[in-house]
Amino acid sequence: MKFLEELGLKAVNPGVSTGTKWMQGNAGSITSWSPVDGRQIGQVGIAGEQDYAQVIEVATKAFEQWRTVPAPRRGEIVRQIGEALRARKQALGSLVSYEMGKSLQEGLGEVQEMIDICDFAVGLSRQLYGLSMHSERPSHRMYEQWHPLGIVGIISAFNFPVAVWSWNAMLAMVCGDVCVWKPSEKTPLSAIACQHIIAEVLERNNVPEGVLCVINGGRETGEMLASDQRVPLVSATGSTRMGKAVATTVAARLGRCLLELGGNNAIIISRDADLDMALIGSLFGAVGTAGQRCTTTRRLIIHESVYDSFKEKLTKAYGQLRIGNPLDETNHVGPLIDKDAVNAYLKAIDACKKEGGNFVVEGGVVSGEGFESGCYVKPCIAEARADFEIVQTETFAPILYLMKYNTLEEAIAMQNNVPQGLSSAIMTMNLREAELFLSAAGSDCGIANVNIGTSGAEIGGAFGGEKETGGGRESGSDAWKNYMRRQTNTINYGTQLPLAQGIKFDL
Ligand code: UN1
Repeated sequence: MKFLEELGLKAVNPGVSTGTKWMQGNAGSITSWSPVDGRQIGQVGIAGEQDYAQVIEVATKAFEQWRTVPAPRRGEIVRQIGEALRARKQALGSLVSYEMGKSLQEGLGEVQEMIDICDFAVGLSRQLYGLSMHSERPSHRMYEQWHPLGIVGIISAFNFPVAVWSWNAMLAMVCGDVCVWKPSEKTPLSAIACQHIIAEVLERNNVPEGVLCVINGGRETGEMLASDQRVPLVSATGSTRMGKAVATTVAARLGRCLLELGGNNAIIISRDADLDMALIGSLFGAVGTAGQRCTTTRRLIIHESVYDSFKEKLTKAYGQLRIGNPLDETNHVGPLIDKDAVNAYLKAIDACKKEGGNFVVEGGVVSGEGFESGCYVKPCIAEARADFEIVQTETFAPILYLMKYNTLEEAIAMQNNVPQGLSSAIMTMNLREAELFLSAAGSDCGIANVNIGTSGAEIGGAFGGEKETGGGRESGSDAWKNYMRRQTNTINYGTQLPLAQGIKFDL
């Protein structure tokens, strides 16, 4: 495969890097299998304790230098990273698609998100604004500034193997931080490929070794970051179970966490919806990335008056979906990431049936020629009830639950009544409904959309959600503040030292 070579990947790859320098990793290796065809793509070394110690040492030194580089100069490096990604978009997008299993369009779209966040971060590098306040004392000035934090640990998930890293790393970089990235053990090669791409830029610009590091490995590697006092911020994307473990460890040392965990996203389809639009939004949201986005549409809450007609439209559309090799652009649905994910999908279908779910589009594993990896499954639809345990659970697979509602208040309560709080949407042409959904009495999610599905957020907004989604906000808006420490400064330029609150302290 041409793109592997173009991205500098070999059969056996070092798994640890401090920027331009590589170490093999002395704790064994990970084998990356493609869910597309079940073939081994390559191996990546795992960082051991010694490797980790060395990376942190180099990163600590790099921070001392990097934090003093003017932010717009740091932005210039990020600009060049964006350019390098543009040049490699096709190759990196193809690798993401092959290693993770998402469609080529989505693989390319993921690289586009990286390019977009680079552009955003470049602009931001001149806009790390603090406020200035009026002091209550004469001849005093008061303001705040934002300083770099230090080492940012980034733990990323397999479903967006490169974009979510870039949301964190590109912002952290303009903020003056240095990053240590622990990619998903299911997609290590995508991370290595990224590191190769950025290494050229780092080298050309003499960026200190240690500004952008990568350490491959499994849970233990993530734990090293979470428990390390020298890592002031750990940004973690993945399951709620993983997030709770990371958050507990980081909290025990009073470090900071930025969590982006599970979603259980619903679209409310009103009787006043444009049903054609609702169909596209629901379809892409439910089966895009084979249901493996944290923003995937998992529930449709449909008004009873349009329930039957919408169900019919949807089942018809599901009948036209083409499942197959995601690198073939004519296919809509690629494989799940691995056999464990297939088992979780099958278990969820069983659980739904046991609770009384009625499958209007049946699921199942696809077999035969072209499906040898055993990871291809049929997107399916079940009529379910909001209180089913399985409906309360995020299953990372293309299973869509349909529910009926009568009043909008009831629909909003159903949409909110799950442990997760990432993304939500309403399809309606009715202004009153839309505004109620967006109001304080509406959706409780971090993302709430009108006449757009739940997935496919732009990088310019803050991305993340409430409750078991973890509360973090990444990417756009003022998410950069996560990566900096705020300092309040008061300066007395007068000849007296008046005390605040009018206190007198005369001798
Ligand atoms: C994720 O699934 O972790 O909004 C990120 C979306 C994408 C990002 C998803 N822009 O669906």
